[in-house]
Amino acid sequence: MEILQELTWRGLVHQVTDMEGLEKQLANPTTLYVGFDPTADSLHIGSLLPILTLRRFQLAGHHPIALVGGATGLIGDPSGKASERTLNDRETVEQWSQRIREQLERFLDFENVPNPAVIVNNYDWTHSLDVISFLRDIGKNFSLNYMLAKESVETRLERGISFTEFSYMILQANDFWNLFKTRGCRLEIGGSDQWGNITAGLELVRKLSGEEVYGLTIPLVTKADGTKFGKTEGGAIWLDRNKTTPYQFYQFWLNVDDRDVVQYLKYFTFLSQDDIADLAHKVETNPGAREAQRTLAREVTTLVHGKADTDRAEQISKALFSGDIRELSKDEIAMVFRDVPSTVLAKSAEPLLVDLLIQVGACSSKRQAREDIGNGAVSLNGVRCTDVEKVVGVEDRIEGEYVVLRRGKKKYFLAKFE
Ligand code: 485
Repeated sequence: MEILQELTWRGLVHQVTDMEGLEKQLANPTTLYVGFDPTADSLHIGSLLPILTLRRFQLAGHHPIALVGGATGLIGDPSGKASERTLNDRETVEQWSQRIREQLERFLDFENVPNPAVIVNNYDWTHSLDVISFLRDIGKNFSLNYMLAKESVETRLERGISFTEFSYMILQANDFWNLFKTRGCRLEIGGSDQWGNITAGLELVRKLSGEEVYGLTIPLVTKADGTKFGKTEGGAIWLDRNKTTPYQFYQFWLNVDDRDVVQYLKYFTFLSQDDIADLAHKVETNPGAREAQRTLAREVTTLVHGKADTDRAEQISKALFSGDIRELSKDEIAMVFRDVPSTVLAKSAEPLLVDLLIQVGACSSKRQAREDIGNGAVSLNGVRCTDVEKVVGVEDRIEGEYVVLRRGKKKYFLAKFE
């Protein structure tokens, strides 16, 4: 399938500057780029869609460039931001740039393909740009009227915008110009919030070279329940395993709503049209089995964390679901219950279950604890316990250290004996 057809089928095309022109351009191998600013020490799943789209272009034979915004990250993109950003110091931005470069490397092919990917950092050509050249050679091509009319600026006029952030679009435009000159880049892609910056670049290239280049934006990922995609109670879902464990990452996708799962399979996996149609049918006929969600979780976690971690995340999920908590290792318990309230007790403690439930904060009184146990609402290491006299002894600890308590269907508590 042609790349634009495929992207359209997947719902990945939001806006294109010149559809007919781009179709002709993409009939031949084309160099394209997408930029990421180092505004944190890791990318999050909001960036996943543009990265995977870049990969789709590479698989279709085009030449991908991933740009790390080592310079623009020092300035701050006003696009989609209601207020001025605080500046991060240079050393921090440099460290973050390195991390982000490493993450981007996982998604593209650099060897053994006719169209290897390239990763660039705009710091390399921006830090040496002197202010006189910047204003004369680049700035002269932008009218104030044009810049003020950009949505990113226009929406900020009332609240205020610094000259720094106001100038951001010129730096991004200069990147496109630079990549056009040095690498023959003819297409910039990005999220829908990047439309203004992308079109600024395209116009700069047109003015300075007289040649046509293109822009394409990807839609914002939405959720059927109207809440923001990629955010959970625990915060953002990161690509860095130390910030979001592979298990948490897997769980995020496993919990996707039936109304969203088919679209996300199109967005975030490389499964074929037939495979996705098959899964869509299963959502209709047997939603309880959640096969679409399990496939989505497996595919995306494998892309980001690899097969071994995905297998592990799957096993842990199964163990928790079926109550086989004792099968988990100490490290897995610590990882799975990372966000669960945990209480440290003395190694020698052998409390009554009734008292332990109060200590970990599961119950507010002995009376309530007894009631809950009696009602069968309490489980110890995944197994229901209805004995109100139960003593939680050494033999109840997993690897001598942990006891996992659950009250009701989903409320977990961890007791750690050390
Ligand atoms: O030449 C460029 C320099 C910087 C950028 C792009 C081209 C980064 C861009 N201004 C930006 O801020 N992007 C966001 C980021 O880095 O977090 C997000 C966008 C999102 C999508 C994603 O980057 O908000 O829509 O484009 C890749």
